[in-house]
Amino acid sequence: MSDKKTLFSAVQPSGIPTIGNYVGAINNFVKLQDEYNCIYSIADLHCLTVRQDPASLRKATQELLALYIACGVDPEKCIMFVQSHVPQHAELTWILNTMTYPGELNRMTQFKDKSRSHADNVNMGLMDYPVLMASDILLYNTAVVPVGADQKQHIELTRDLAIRFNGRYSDTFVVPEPIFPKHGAKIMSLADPTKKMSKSDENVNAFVSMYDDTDTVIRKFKRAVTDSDTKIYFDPENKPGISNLLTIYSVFSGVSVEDAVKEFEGKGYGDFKIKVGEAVAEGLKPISEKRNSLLKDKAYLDSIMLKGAESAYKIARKTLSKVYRKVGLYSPER
Ligand code: AQP
Repeated sequence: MSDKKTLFSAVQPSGIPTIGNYVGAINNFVKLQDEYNCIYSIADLHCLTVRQDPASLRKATQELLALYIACGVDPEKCIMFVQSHVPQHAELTWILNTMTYPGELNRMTQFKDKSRSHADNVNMGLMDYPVLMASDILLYNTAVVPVGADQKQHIELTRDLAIRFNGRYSDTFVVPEPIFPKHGAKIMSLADPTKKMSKSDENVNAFVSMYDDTDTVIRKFKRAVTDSDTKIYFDPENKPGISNLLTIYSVFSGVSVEDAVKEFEGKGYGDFKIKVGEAVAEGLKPISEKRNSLLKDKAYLDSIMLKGAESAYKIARKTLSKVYRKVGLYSPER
């Protein structure tokens, strides 16, 4: 690894990623890969905090790796690995659990939201999700973490835990900073623009998945909930639906939100929604084609995963040994 700072981020293979995951995270993974030593994980252990179909989880794990590469993450420049392939993530979680207080976890917005949407399965893992995430980040001496705005609270806890550990046992962890995308840090649901777009939303019209075909994408945008006004301008508070569509259009077409507002001045909502759908469909098409071709070469994907796990393991093992030594766990001489 070079002298560049380390960047770490992850996405859960908890379903088909949405354009929210793309705009909030994966698109930034690609943009930042030359500036940092990048480590991108597929957070399969995190997925288990809600019930998963085992076969679908295995499939989604492979597909997510193919998607990272199809979006432009370069396996020659970045480490890409599956979280469960590096045991130190779970091990560091245990240590950090012993210095995390229940009050810090049960006030987390994501825990409260997911406890409501998965009321029949509010398990310890769901509550402990942020500590596993802190371990993911802290194992790699991570300086920066590109994430969507929904992860802000979790990064704050990560920083608190790093500072707490360093204070108690001397400097060990780098205290990481989040990086949020300039636009689209929180892409909203197409069915309810006051809610975050999520891949596990029960309403399939609420999200656009990265694998949706052109017709589906355009149909979903045509149905997007907006407001009863007729003017197109950016005002997330009073016009969340239209502002969300402007943000999405800006990211996929490459024009600024201001220019997009000018472009659609005097146009009706109907035309605008179709144009947004077309821009997104056009952006997704080459990604889909690349992903489909990568998925035909399982041996190649497995080789990237194995190589990534080996590289990640080397760094994680070093950090964990340091942590074990600092907290007083005895290690016999060989
Ligand atoms: N709507 C969004 N807008 C911007 N960024 C988003 N992210 C997620 N949704 C949006 C960012 O994507 C990264 C990976 O997220 P994740 O899959 O690890 O978990 P999540 O945040 O819980 O995403 P979902 O889609 O809502 O998944 P489910 O439905 O499984 O819980 C993160 O950086 C996140 O900020």
